[in-house]
Amino acid sequence: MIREACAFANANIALVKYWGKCDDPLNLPAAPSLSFTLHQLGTYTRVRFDPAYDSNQLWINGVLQTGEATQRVFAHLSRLTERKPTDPCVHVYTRNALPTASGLASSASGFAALTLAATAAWFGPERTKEMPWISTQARQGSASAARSLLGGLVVLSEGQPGDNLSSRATQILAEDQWPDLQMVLGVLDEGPKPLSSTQAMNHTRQSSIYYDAFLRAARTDVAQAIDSIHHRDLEQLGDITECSALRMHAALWGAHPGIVYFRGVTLEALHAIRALRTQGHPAWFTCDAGPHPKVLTNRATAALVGETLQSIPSIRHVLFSSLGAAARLCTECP
Ligand code: 2P0
Repeated sequence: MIREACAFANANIALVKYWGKCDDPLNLPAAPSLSFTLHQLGTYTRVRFDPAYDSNQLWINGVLQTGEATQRVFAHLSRLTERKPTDPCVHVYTRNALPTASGLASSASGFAALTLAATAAWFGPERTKEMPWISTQARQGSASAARSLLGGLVVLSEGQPGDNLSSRATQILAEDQWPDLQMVLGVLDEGPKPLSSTQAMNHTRQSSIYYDAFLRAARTDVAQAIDSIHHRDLEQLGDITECSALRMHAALWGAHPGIVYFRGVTLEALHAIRALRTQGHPAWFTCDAGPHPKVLTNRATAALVGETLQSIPSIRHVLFSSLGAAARLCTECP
């Protein structure tokens, strides 16, 4: 029997960053995180189990993949479906609905769409509504993927070693509840990162003199960020966002050898955003495991932030996003 389904998931940007695991086999985060689900910037994935296939295949943006990415995807599918060796092979077709080389093709939207599509194909669409099962499955693929299953502002709680259900993704605010909130993304011309997030996290945990301080701060930051969200307090949320990003990067710099994702242009963007703030414009910098600057702001300021980022040489283009919706099944993938 052929089993097939398609899904779309938006990418997300952490306002309070996740960095580090407390249980590697279960992929449990060592600290809580809080994210902004992007709007119509994400990944489409089609999964097809077919008795006619004689091998598993992964296609990303029309290119057949080999190597580590492929193994990670098929390991995820084997865990999720608990397939037997006699079960049919699978083909996965994934397409990023993001500008090429945007630095946003993160594993979050990829593993969220993959989890949703594979679950619907293998077990039927009803199973995709089963929380916390599906959230736990996505999180085991990639922790940030559990956040991308949900829309709006989302918290992923800290895990407890050995307890697979301990880390839960929860929506703090639906996407239509804060329409003024905006994210502006500066996109650099930059190839794939040399070190995966997982490798960099483990290296930070093992060798950074600032890692424990980062974890402690994340717990307080998430609690305060939730409070800011409930009060629609952009100033406080922005302040926590910028601090959390710099603390994460400080923990990375404090590893041995230090990991530096920033480029000169990343720092230029940080200073340009701070200069906007001194002029009274509400805008706060954040940055993930790459050099691309991202800015939390409001609707009235987003165009100015975009012009500011665009005026920095090496920023190739700028994307704008309000809060986006939860991952969903699709009738077909474009
Ligand atoms: C985050 N990042 O909270 C942080 C900030 C990147 C920088 O989550 O090992 O791909 O697959 O669980 O989720 C990227 O790490 O890592 C990430 P795994 P993931 O968004």
